[in-house]
Amino acid sequence: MSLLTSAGLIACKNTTSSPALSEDKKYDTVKGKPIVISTWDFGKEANEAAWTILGKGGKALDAVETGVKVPEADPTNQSVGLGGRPDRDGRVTLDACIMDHNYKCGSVAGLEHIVHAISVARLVMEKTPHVMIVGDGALQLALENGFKKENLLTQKSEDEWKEWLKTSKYAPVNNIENMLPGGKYNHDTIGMVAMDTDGDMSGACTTSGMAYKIHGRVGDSPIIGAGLYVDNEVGAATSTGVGEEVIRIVGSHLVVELMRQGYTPENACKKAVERLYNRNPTAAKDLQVGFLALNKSGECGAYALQYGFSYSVRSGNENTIFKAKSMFPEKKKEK
Ligand code: SD4
Repeated sequence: MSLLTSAGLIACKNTTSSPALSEDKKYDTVKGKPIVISTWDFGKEANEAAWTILGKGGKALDAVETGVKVPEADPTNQSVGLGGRPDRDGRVTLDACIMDHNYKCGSVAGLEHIVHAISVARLVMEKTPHVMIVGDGALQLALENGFKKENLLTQKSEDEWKEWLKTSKYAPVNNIENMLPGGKYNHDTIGMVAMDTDGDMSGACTTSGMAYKIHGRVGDSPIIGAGLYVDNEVGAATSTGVGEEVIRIVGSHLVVELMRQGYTPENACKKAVERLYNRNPTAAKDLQVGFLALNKSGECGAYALQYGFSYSVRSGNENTIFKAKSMFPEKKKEK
């Protein structure tokens, strides 16, 4: 297959209909392969790194690992890898998972001292008979396999944590982790999915999780089916936001199954958000959860509970940030 031909596909309108949803609108924006999409604006830089592999006809699995390593290594990104915000005890603990086109997957949770949690997840997938390894066991496995032990707590994250300690009740109040001091939303996991020139899909998801979480808390990001799911026949999805909510509905798997039923990526994400909202509409008003999906035709889409979720798409010659549609409009800033 000619790489140039396939890489040249860009900005096609979604032409497939969505039989399961009559009011379906054709808003999916980009179509083609290879393609890589990732959560939030910082996904743009991660997409570029992934593209160094995808653009040369490389494998989606290598691309997603390479891509998410960018924010993992960035000390200024306080929600992923090095420089991630710590738990309430001041410990930076990372959650990550990776999945390929063949249902192979690997995951780590509560991993400390290793910058590239995603590569340890890949190690679990490729070098062990297991899917998920947590805490000290994950660290031990990493060290045995040549990963370097590092201090992940940057001065900035430490200072902010100490500030948080002054005001926090130091008790697990439901969703208190959702908002950081100063009213900033605490949401920035990177989830990335890609399809290579062979049409194979893979995904990766990595985060330091909710800031100031209880030590040992695990979110959706390392849980296959919740934070990430890839089905090479149908598509792939990933999530960001309050992990507990995503786990309850096994969100990414749900999005993929909705795409299997014929929903476009955006409407599959929307349906999953509605499922979550319907469970507890009152709580959902103050939560953020966003889903991002790519189908086998190279169409992508996203949807979030709250305004503000963005995602980055690299396909052809363009690397573009899109604003996801949301159930709730932008919140007015309180004075
Ligand atoms: C978690 N989903 O640990 C992650 C956090 C997150 O945007 O996405 N923040 O629940």
